[in-house]
Amino acid sequence: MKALILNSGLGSRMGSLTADRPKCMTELAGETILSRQLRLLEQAGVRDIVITTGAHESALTEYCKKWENSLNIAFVHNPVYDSTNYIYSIFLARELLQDDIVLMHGDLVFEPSVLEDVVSFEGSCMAVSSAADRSTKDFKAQIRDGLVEKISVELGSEALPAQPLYRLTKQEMAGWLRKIEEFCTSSDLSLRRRYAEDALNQISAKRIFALDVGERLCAEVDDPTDLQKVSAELERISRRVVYMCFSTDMIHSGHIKMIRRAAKLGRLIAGVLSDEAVAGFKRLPLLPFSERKAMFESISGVSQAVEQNTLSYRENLERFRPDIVVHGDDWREGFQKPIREEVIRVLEGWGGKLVEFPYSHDEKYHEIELRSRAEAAMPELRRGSLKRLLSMKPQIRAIEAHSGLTGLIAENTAILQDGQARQFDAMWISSLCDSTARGKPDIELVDMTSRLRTLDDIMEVTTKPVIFDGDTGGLTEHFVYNVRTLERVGVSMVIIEDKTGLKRNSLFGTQAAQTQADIEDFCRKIAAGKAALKGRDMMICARIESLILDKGVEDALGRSLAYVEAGADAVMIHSRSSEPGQVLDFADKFRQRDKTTPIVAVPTAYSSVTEEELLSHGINIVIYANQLTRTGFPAMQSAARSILEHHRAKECDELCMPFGEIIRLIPEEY
Ligand code: SPV
Ligand code: MG
Repeated sequence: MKALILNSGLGSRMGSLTADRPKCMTELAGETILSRQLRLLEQAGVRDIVITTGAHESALTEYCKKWENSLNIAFVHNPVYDSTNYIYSIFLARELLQDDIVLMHGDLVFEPSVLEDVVSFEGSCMAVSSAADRSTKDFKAQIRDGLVEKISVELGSEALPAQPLYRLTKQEMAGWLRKIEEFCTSSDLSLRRRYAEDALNQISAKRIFALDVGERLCAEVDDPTDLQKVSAELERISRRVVYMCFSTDMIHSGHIKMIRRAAKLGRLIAGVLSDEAVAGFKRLPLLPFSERKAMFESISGVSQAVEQNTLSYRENLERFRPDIVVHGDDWREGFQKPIREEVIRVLEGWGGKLVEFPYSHDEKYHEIELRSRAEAAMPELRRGSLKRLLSMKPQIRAIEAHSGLTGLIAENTAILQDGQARQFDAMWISSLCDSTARGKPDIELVDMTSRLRTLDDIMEVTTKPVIFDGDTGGLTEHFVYNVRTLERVGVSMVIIEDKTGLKRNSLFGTQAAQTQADIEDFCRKIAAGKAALKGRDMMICARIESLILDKGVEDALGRSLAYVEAGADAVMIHSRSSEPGQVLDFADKFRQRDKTTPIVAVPTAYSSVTEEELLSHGINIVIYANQLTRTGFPAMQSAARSILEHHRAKECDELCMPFGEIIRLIPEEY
């Protein structure tokens, strides 16, 4: 691609400013118009330049020597510049224009993003502005179906103000040159004084798209008033702040392209989502915030990287008051739609604008995302992910899964609330739900091999950390083997309860005979389990059954401290009371003695307690232990009853998820 810059004009309206030099050498905002054009062309990758000259030819060619090493500049002199228009200069340069051409007048000033859009346009285009004053005496373009039909200074206000900035394909340029040649070789010499656009208008089969630059700067400098106006505009642009937010931990060429374009709009601030926000939004980031921030800081075009703590942009927008927020247009629908709407509303507060670049789905990037998901699911990464989450988030929310499909529901269910994405952070592989799904009682009857089968089904299709319900842990001699198996497959935490003998589900409480383990014995089991672990990532959590067995908070506290002493990485306090009082009391007392060991709670019986209340007492893992099972199976019972009652399935239909939706629950990975 070549650029053609038309500089043969007299520039007489500039007064003394053009007494000894062409207009393009006029300075504004610390740079001449020409040097600005050449700098931006070079940045846009255009290095072959054709400049037509007229008055002050030698001043101009001399001035251009400083680009000798960086650009390829060819000059074409129009000796009759004072009696012809630029149509004749183009005619004289025609041999050098057998290429894709970016054509501009020498007095045109535009901002970087405008040239970028013109240069990268696929096909031919002309810059127009839907935001500019339509009463202008300059060029206007008559547009139909996005194509420029006619360009003239005489069009009415239905036409859009247009600027002499074109990108023309080789074929389009050749067509225009043929017409220009007709005009300039005619015996009617007055045709050489016409606008080159008059020749262009005569081509009916042209395909030149109108490229709307909107409010961005793209203006000619005709006189000192223009000069003042455009200088002030450049000054304003140099102070313009652009904001973009990133959640990615892998930068690919798509991001770089977006950043380059955004940086052309002003000083770019890159918001980097905090680890907690990324984890709540998609998955645990592969790189921690500090590394992701450093990565963005080192990208050219990014002037500053800052933390964004929530999916909502509000806080950072109010802090930096950007003139422009840039985003791909993919967020107009779906999960992020309310975030986008909030951005527009907040920006309106100071007249800021949202600029959306077309989102291009690229198979390559999709693959990268799939690969990083797959990597996150590998045991080495997954095992430590609960510990990493605990270091990032004040509280972890886990939900029960007992099959591949319930695992996918736990993995993928997400809502947006108050500008925050809410998802489950982890999965609980419940002995109760695993047993129930198999039609068996929760008495350690489903053996470890079967439990591992369920675990594998879930882990195969998900990536989030897994907390495994280890029941009593069995015999210490068996526990040490099982712990290693769980560690090897990538489980993040196993919870064992301090019971012995035939275990019954805790929610039976004292209705069923249950024996709490001897403290020393249980401590030995914990210590043996810890010693059996190969690495430091998997956690062993001690579950205290004192409240279940009506032994009180003090008993629970004494046991929990002993278990931590024996090596437990976390403690779980269980209760079957419908009130959270005892659990909170335990947590308060435990936190007085131990500030850091995670406390797990399972608010099944005391379900009215909120996560916030639990957190305020230092409980940092909340497990919703059986809700998918307890909601799923009644629905199945109703469906079965309905079919029996009605002798057909129709009445059952409204209870059913449409088949299309059920398929959508299962992501296509390959
Ligand atoms: C489970 O989900 O299997 C549990 C929690 O152990 S509870 O059923 O409440 O005992
Ligand atoms: Mg259990």
